[in-house]
Parts: sequence; structure tokens; C-alpha cells
Amino acid sequence: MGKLKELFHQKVSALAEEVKTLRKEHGDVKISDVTVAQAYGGMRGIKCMVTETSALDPYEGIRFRGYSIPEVREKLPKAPGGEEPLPEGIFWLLLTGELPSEEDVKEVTNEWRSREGLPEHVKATLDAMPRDAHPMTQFSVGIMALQKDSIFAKRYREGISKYDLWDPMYEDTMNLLANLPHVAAYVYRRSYHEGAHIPAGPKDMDWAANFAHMLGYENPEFTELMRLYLVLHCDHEGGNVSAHTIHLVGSALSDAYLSLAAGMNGLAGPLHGLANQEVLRWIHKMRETLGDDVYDKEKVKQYIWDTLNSGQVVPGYGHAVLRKTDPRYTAQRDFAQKHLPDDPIFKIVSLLYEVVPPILQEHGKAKNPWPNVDAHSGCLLVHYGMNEYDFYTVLFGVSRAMGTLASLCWDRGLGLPIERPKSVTTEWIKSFVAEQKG
Ligand code: HAX
Repeated sequence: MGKLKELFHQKVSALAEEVKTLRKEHGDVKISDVTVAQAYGGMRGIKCMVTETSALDPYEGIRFRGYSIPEVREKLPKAPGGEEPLPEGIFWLLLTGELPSEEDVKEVTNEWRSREGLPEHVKATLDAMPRDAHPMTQFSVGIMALQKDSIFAKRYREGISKYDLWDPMYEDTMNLLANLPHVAAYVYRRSYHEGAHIPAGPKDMDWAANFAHMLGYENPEFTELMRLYLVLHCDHEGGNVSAHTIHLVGSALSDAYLSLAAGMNGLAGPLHGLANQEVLRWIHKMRETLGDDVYDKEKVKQYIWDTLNSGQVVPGYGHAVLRKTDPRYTAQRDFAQKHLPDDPIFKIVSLLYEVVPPILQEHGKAKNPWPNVDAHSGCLLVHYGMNEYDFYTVLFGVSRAMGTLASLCWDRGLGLPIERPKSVTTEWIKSFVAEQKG
């Protein structure tokens, strides 16, 4: 057993014992009440599930195992000569709760790179799809095609103790993470580069560098961006649509492939991960409409009001939990200020940062007028030549798989049961309310 798997098993076994005691001794302690508004309103704020990998504070933003984004950028190992953290390191942190050493990170790179390689049937499945099928649809289909080789499904079929399920879940997780950049690059090259695929790079290339290489980008700054991008999008506690879906589907003991594909279909919604492509599409339309006036504050304000008055959302702004600027936005802004301060789209993104929040406040609906992660990511990608907006959410998906699959390993290690909340009818709510009031 490698060091990562052993450390994970040690940690999850210890916590499983603690949780057993906690449930036995304090199982009846109330941690949340539910109002009628919450039952109709997307279950906001109800504390009713457990996710170990990260926690989101409305004002401070995400912490991965207790570490903020600036801390993660500072403390995680970097590639030789690089300044951004390696995604292998964040995966180690998410899975074990411990900061990895350079050696640990190398172990993950070696594991992933040794497990990579798309089976022919996966390529044939993707090749059977129209090239203009949305990249997220292709990505999800590619993940499903890989499911045939699920070790979890095979071991379950053979008969496995429920106490050992963490093991094949870990194996599926590692195989999936090894191959997701390959599925993503395959989709990208067939959709936008006439199927001119690029073979994987040398085995000592880190995960993100190899991904950038297979996508067709050799600029070292783009590689650094990929490392940062893949770290920033990796996890956002458990209640967001993609993470929650993966946790829910996994609770039926569906394997990692089935669970991840389901979550990716949720990430493909425009109010969630697809917002990153929508931001660029919206900015592009604004440029077309305003022409040379695109840097004119008053014209931009009017364009934003036109969007709101036509009943549409301003993409990239607002959040279900956050109540301040997303630190993932700030980290990307920091990258832009360092590497592309004069980029014309970065200038628009910066102008929007000034102009959108007061308008959303005046509009009076959005509880959070500040930008989220998706408001910034596209502008960085366009700068390095990735103009295919529809592909952006696939990059998000490759990253999000790290946190959600690490969580799935914990779910099975902790022996969490099938998820089954209670739903009620409006008739039930009406009579319950009448009873309470009357
Ligand atoms: N533009 C216009 N209206 C907005 C808005 C925005 N950016 N954000 C919220 N609102 C509106 C909502 O549509 C809602 O209107 P109604 O009362 O008419 O239904 C009202 O303000 C209250 O919404 P809220 O409580 O502030 O926000 P929600 O928790 O319901 O929704 C969303 C959170 C992120 C979905 C929302 O802010 C939104 O639609 N933003 C734009 C899309 C976007 O950027 N999504 C990505 C979010 C981050 C993410 O998941 N990344 O993957």
C-alpha cells in the first residue's frame, strides 16, 4: 500500500470510531431547525450533512482542511521554478487533512501518471458523438464509458464487506483522477482541433503540466495557470449541486464513475459551473453591443441594467452561501495583475468588479452582490488563447473531481448510509402551519 492510501486509511478509521461514539452519545443533539421558507427555498443553511474535506464561511470563503486559499498557495509544494501550488498537493491535503511534502506530491504524480491511458472503447464512444455536442455532455459520457472498469462495482459484485468499501473507492478515485485530464483533452481536441490528439508527455511531468500539454498549450505561464485553476476549483464544502449530487448518488453505493458523472451533469447547469462560460459569452456580447464604448462606465452600467430588466442574471455574481468577494476570484485577479495587467478582457472584468456590485445592491434582490469564482476564470483562459468558452466547465469538472472523490472515499470509510431525507406536500405544510398557529 502506498503512503497516501495508508495515511488515508489510518485517518478515516480513527474518525469512524470517533463518529460512532459521537452518534451514540450525542445523536439527539439538534444542530439545525428547518423553516417553511427553507423547505421551498433550496434548503439554504440547513445543517444536515457532513463533509470533511472543506468548509465554507460566508465572509471568509473556503478553507480546505482548515487552510485558506492564500495559505494553500503559500504552503503547498510547487513545481521546480513554479510559483503556484501543485494540484497533487491539494488532493493529498483534502484526502488526509495533512500538508504533503515534496516527496508526497511526487508520489501522487507517479501514481496518477502510472494509472493513465484511455481504453479504446472510451475513445470510440466519444468519437460516436457529434463534435458539436456540448463538451460537458461529452465529458460526462466519457466518464460513464470508463465505468466498465470500476473496481468498486467489480468487488461489490464479487461480495465485499461493507467495512472494506473505502479500498475499491480509493482505487477508482485514483484511476479516475489519472484519466480525467485525458478524457477532457480528448474532448477538447476532437471538438476544436479536428481530432488531432496529442499524446501524454514524459512520465515525470506533473498532472497539470501534462494536462496543459495534451490540450495543446506549451506556454509555461498557461501551465502555471492550470495548476492554480485546478487547485482553486477543487472543492467548496458539501452542499453545492455537484458535490451534493456526487455524495447522494454515492450513498446508494454507486461507484465513483456513476457518482462523478451525475455530479458533472449538475456542474453543467448555468447557475453552477456553466456560469464560467456564460460570463465570457455575456462579456463578448457586451463588447459586440458597445463596441469602442465597452470601457465607458455609464454605458456598461446601462448594459447591466438591460440584463437585469430582461429577467436574466448577471453571470459570475452572487452566491448561495458567500457574502463577500470570493477568495477564488481574488486569487485569479492576483494572477492577472501579475501576468496580464494590460489584457483588454481583464480590464473589462475589473471594470465590472467596480460597477456590478452597487447595481445589484440597488436592484435589491441578490443577497450577495459580489463576484464568485466564475467571474474571473474565463478572462485568464482567453488571454492564453483558449477561446472555446463551452469547454471551460470541463476544466472546472476535472478540478472539482479531486474534492468530491476524496469526500466519496471518506463517505465509504465512515460507512455513511444511503441518503433519504423526508419530503412533505404543500397540503401537509398548510395543515401543520394551521395547527401551530391555531
Ligand atoms: N444577477 C441577477 N439576479 C440575481 C443574481 C445575479 N447575479 N444573483 C441572485 N439574483 C437574484 C436571484 O435570481 C433571486 O431572484 P428571485 O427572488 O427573483 O428568484 C434573488 O436574487 C435572490 O437570490 P439569492 O438568494 O441572492 O441567490 P441564490 O442563493 O438563490 O442563488 C446563485 C445563487 C449563484 C444561483 C445566483 O446568485 C445566481 O444566479 N448568480 C449568477 C449565476 C452564477 O454566477 N452562478 C455561479 C455561482 C458559483 C458557482 O456555483 N460556481 O460554480
